[in-house]
Amino acid sequence: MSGQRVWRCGRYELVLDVPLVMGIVNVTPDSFSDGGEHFEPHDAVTHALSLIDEGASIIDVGGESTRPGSEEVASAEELARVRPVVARLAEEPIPVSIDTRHPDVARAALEVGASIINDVSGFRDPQMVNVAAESDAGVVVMHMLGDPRTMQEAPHYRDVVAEVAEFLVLGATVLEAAGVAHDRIALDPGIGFGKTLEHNVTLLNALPEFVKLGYCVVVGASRKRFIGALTDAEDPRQRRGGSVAAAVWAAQRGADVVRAHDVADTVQALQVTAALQG
Ligand code: PMM
Repeated sequence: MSGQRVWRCGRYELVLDVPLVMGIVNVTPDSFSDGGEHFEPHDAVTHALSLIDEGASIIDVGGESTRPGSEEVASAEELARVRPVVARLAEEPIPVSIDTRHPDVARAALEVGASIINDVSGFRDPQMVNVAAESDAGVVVMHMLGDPRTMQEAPHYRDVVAEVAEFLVLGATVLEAAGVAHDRIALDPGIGFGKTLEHNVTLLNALPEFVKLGYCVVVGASRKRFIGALTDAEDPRQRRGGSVAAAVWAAQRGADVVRAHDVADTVQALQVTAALQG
């Protein structure tokens, strides 16, 4: 059909006419939201398969915690965590995304079947741009201020929406200049990555500004600290209601893909919202 918006990710063409849910599988001992729950490859795969059953359209596999204050993990360790999981999930009929800042990890994940590179450092590393350009994978360019070790130390912006948008457009421009087609690129404002509560709220309100940039838009608010700050839910696992609300809010303001831990609840909430809109 002509005129349909799509996000091209390797052998997949995701049609963006309804919001899609990207299910999160962190193969880490220490992610802030679900650390250690799925650290063994077998457990991670079992969890991912249940997220697919619940209606996830994409599975995002990460092997390095990027929670505030975390140290970088060596690529070899990260790869050992994610490779078996990506390889197994690539047999399923939905795209697998590799959540990494490391070009060698991204390359190896693509080799075993990943279809999307989700780079929380926003393709600042030219080697990461090369990996994307040499593949046909989809890419997520996410905004982060600095790096996870220091990003929450008094983040400051003159105009958070303008600066985040400028960073994302620059990243997309560099990728396109290297040969990555426009419809392979998704942009993500990076909720919680070097942002105060006010910054996060401002960005979630300004999503239509990001939609106007003309790329697929991804939003990850699930279980994040700002939800705890708004609700006093200290334990990330207690932030389901807030996470679903944020996902619906984001989708209502034009997000094409929402990244979520609680996939069944998120899919159901989006279905009902869509039905009510007619
Ligand atoms: N958040 C986290 C990790 N990866 N990727 C994208 N594209 N967007 C996000 O908001 C994002 C991400 C951190 O959250 P987690 O520890 O729950 O995975």
